[in-house]
Amino acid sequence: MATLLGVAPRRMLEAMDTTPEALTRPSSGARFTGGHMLSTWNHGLVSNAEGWRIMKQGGTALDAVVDGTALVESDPTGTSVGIGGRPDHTGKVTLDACVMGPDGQAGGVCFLEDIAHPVKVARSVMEDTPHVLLAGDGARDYAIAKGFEQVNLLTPDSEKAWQDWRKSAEYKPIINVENHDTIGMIAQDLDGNLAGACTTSGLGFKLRGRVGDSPIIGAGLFVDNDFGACTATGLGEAVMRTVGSFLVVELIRQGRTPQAACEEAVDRIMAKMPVSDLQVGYLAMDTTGQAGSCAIHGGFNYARTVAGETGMVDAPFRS
Ligand code: SD4
Repeated sequence: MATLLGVAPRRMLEAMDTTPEALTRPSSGARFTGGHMLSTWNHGLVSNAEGWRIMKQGGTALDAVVDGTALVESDPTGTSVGIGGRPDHTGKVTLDACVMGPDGQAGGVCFLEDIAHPVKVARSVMEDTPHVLLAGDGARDYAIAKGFEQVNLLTPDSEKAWQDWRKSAEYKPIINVENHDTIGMIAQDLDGNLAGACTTSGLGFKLRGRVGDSPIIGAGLFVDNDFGACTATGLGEAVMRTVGSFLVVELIRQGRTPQAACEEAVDRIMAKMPVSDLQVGYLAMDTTGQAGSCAIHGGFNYARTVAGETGMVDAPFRS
C-alpha cells in the first residue's frame, strides 16, 4: 500500500490563498482519470472491487458507489448496514442512506423500513423526484411504488442480539470504538468525475425514530465535483453537530490537502465534546488523486483503489 499512497502527485501548497477568486476556482493540479475509490472499513474491499469492475466497463463514479455499497447492504452478516443491521430499541430495523453525484445532485432516505437497498432508493429520490430526502413510511411507500421489494431486514442473529440487549435495555447514545461498520464510499471515475454514497442501519438499539448523519447531505457525505468528496463513519451525532463532510470538502476548496482537511474536522469535534467513548472517522479525496483520512481513535481503516490496485489503509488518529 505504501506505493499506492504515493501514486498521485502531491499538490504543492503555497500560503493559503483566501481571495474570492481562489475560493471559487477548481483545485489546481491535473484531474486524476485513473480511477480512484475510497470505502470505509474492511467491507470496502468488496465495494471497491465492484466499483472498479463497473468503471472498467465505462460506468460512472455514481454507478460505482451505488452498486458498490449495495453489495454490502446485501450481506446479512454485516451488523450496521442493510439486511442484518441491528434494530432499534423496539426491535425494528431502520435504514439511512444518501448519494451525491458530480452535478451537485443529491438524494437520500432515512428511517426506512422493509427495503433491502436504501442506497438505490436514495439514487431514485435523486434522479426521479424533485426532492432530496424522503423519510419513514413515505420513503417506504415511494420505494414500493418504484418496484422495490419488501423484505424482512431482521435476521435471526439480529433478533437474538436484540433479545439479549433487552435484558438490560441499557440505552447509551455512544458508539463503541470497535463496533461500527457503516459503508461510506467516494469515487472518481475514468472521466475524472466524483460521486459518493453512504448507507447504514445506524446505531444498534437506538431510540425509535433516531436518524444519524449517514443520510444527511453535508454530514455523512458531501461531494463537490470541482474540489473533492468526503464521507464519515462513527457517531452520527458528533458528525451532524459539526457538519463534518461539508466541512472537509470546504477546507479542500480553501486549499487544504484531503489529509489536513480530515484532521481539522476531527479536531473540531474534539474541541467541542468529550470523545473518550465515541469514534468518528473521515475519508476524503480531492480531484487530483490525493486521499486523506483521520479518526478520533485508532481502529478506523478503509479500502483504497487507485487505477485498479487495492489495499487497506489504517487511518491516522488524534487521541
Ligand atoms: C450513524 N454514522 O448512524 C452512523 C453509524 C456509523 O459505522 O457510521 N457506523 O451514526
